[in-house]
Amino acid sequence: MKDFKKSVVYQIYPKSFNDSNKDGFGDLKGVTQRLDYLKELGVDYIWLTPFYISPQRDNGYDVADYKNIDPRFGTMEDFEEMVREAKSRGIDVMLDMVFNHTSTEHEWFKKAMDGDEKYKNYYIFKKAKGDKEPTNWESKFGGSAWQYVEKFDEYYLHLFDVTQADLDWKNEEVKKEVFDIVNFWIEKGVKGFRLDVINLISKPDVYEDDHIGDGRRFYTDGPNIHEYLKELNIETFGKHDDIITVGEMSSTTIDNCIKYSNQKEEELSMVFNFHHLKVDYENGDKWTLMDFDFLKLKDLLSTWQVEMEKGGGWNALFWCNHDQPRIVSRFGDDGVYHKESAKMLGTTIHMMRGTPYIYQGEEIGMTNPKFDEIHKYKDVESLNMFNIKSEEGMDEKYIMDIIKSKSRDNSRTPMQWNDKEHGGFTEGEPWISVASNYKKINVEKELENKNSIFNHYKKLVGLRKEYDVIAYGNYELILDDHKEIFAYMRNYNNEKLLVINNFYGEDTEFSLPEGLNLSEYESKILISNYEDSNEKFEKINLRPYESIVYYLV
Ligand code: TEU
Repeated sequence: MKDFKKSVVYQIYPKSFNDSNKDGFGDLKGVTQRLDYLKELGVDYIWLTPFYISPQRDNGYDVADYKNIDPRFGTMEDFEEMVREAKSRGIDVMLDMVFNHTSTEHEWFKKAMDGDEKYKNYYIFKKAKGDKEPTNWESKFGGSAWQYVEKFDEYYLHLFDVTQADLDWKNEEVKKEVFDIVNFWIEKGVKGFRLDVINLISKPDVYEDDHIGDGRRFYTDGPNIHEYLKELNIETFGKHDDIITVGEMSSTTIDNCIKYSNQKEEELSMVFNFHHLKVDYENGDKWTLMDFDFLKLKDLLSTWQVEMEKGGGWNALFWCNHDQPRIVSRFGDDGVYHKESAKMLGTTIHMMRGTPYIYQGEEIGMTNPKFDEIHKYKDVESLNMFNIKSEEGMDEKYIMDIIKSKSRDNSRTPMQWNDKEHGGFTEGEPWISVASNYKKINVEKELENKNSIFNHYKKLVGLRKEYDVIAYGNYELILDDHKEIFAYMRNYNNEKLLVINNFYGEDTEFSLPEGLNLSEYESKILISNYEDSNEKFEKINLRPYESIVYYLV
């Protein structure tokens, strides 16, 4: 059985991964065709974002039928073939489950709109408060979180798009439906689940206005959340001993995440949190332009490392996903030091305590596409923001600069397989343009070069399996106030790792902090991003984005 603490997960955004039938839209057969590539990388699981029937208003996170595959992605046979083929290569499949909300095209919602009380109770309908919405909560995609339905003279809650209606987890029937869906996929051989915004499912008993925020404090890590997760566990994946789960936790706290992922609590295997990816948000607002705050980044990642370990929790480690800009464009350098910084960032996160996730294209250093025109962006969030900011009178060029750096489409452009048209993603017209650098940055090139970013990632994946200290060691930040270097130690029995990363494009000096005496240890370099890194670590000059991992025993 796989040990999730030694495993690495690869995230696939099927729509942009590989198109097998020339319709410009990636599909499941396309994934199957690329499994050898993933085997070469050495990953243990692939997590696929939703490919169920959906109007695709939010690229599949608006599910209209949880048990059927959207024909654009293929058929159930394609899915079963993919699971089989993956398994034969030692790779298991994880699915993405969206249970905070359904699409308004889901038959439950349609029945609710027809006035069927049973299904109306699946959702959260409320009366107006005076002549206003039931509360002043905001949708995460902009505007009010309530949509008026004239026929009922009521509003329904949607924390995301207006076509994503929130489910009412207080309703036992809803829970039963959810359990049934999870069990359906377990029977198909699925070995893991990523649970979308799962910490938002427990809504408060009383709905009230938020005078100091957008409403999130009332439903984030809500009142019954742990109870719901325990039930979900008991009724579904908890019945099996080889299924892993990761909860996507929006604006969560460490204390809650410890509970979610401490195995004794029997909730989930691990959790994603996003605090370290908000260090380039001015005043907490994503739609701003700001250099990332390096000291804050170190502090946040380190606090989560240490506190989660203390409480017996487990982190999912990641820089990238389908909602985040490309990391090399964000905290690295997608120009001169592209290769060095991409490798350095990979090392920083993969040597930490937790289960690393690689998002498609990260392993070849894919960048933000920097499209100049709004019509090249497809994401509902970016388009809503463009309209909202334009209406507020913000300069259009400035809005585009923000979108270029923050849009979720930064990570949704087609996977760059080779230097052929559309990067080899499709022989048709892609649903979103490929980044213009595909001739320089692509899988084919990366596989040919032994010093490529791909081969660096491949090595990182392998090291986790080989060295217990990487999987199980504790974490200790050193040089915490150093303004360029992110360095930490990992300790496990008598083994140690010393991980040193220069986060900037200039030389800087590393010297071991006073009081840390490692002279009695034998050391060797496990991985680095320059071919001739210094074998000694006491006091060294680090080159731009230089990253070295020493193994001490
Ligand atoms: O995302 C949850 C979420 O709150 C953020 O990712 C948010 O969408 C983003 O940071 C806003 O800037 C999950 C999915 O990953 C995302 O793709 C879906 O749109 C969302 O849930 C709704 O299902």
